[in-house]
Amino acid sequence: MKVCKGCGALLQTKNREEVGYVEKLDYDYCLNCFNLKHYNKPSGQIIKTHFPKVPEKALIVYLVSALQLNLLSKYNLKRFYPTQEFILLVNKVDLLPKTINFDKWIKPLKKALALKNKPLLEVMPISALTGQYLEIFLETLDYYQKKEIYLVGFQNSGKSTLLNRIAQHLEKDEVALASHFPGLTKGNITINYNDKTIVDTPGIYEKGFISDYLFYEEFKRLIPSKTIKPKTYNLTEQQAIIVGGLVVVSLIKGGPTSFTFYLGNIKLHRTKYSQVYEKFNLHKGTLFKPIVNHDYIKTYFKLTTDEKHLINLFDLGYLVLKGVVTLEIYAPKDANITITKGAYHGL
Ligand SMILES: Nc1nc2c(ncn2[C@@H]2O[C@H](COP(=O)(O)OP(=O)(O)OP(=O)(O)O)[C@@H](O)[C@H]2O)c(=O)[nH]1
Ligand SMILES: [Mg+2]
Repeated sequence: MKVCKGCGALLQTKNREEVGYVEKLDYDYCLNCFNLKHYNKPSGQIIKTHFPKVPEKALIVYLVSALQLNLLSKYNLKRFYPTQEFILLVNKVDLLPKTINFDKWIKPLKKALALKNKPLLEVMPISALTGQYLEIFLETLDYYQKKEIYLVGFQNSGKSTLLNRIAQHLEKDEVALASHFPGLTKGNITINYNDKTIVDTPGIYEKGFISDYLFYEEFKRLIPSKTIKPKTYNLTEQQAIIVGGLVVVSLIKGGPTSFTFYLGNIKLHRTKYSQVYEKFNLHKGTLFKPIVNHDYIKTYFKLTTDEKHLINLFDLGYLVLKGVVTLEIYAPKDANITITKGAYHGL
């Protein structure tokens, strides 16, 4: 039995369409990983995986991307792992503005989660990509003295990148492939660290991310690749912002207020609400892109307190605003667009 060096899938020579396919069993990488590694062309369907099985004695390190934090309130980890202790790692913090004070940001998060998930040991920021806060994370693992550590989290949360980063810290070669293509890891990938084993697992599928609506070539360009530079618009009642060819956010009542977008490479366009849909439909695909070929729906959010609110836009970033306002959001059906009261300190 041999597994792929990129995704951990069991290698097989029988079915080209199934995971782990190789022409010959002496190859190290399955066909999908080979194409990704050499041509940056991931292939195959996005696999709809669920929470992976973890041995009872193991410590769970639950990774959540800083751009997908709304998932924390959606899933109670205790439901899936009733007896398990875990550490929450908020990954990709290199993308967040430097104005964020992690102490102030993490404390309320820990408090809120501790109520729901009893054996929550720590909440820690990390950047698996740059290695920021890696050492303190590894010291924390040593402190808890667990022999088995499982990296668990949603697809694209950065588990394989973290495993590679730990391997690099130990002066070992890369152990897994990582990519914006969700669901890349197909089987467990294990490394030894001091007297422990650290296991990377296949990511959990969550609907409504941008990869459900666009092809890889299109959505990979939208994902922020460096620290996000916020863009602020002061809007008055009956004004709207068109976000790429993806979403329209309109301030239909209340204001004036400021909309601050934390997004990567996506063009924003301000216009009057009275003409926004005419404009959007006329120019989508040219001025406004990329576009999504999917049913769209309008959702209304009535904010009744003058507090900061944060709106997740797929897994691409955030819109932060404040004020007693009514918003209309025009977006693809089932998109991961949620609103949360309060914003991370510094946003
Ligand atoms: N900016 C930034 N990008 C990151 C970080 N960690 C991971 N990424 C990127 O996020 C994408 C997904 O990373 P992976 O490590 O493949 O994620 P995963 O959790 O293993 O994904 P699955 O195997 O699909 O479950 C890759 O393009 C990584 O380069 C980080 O700390 N900062
Ligand atoms: Mg992975």
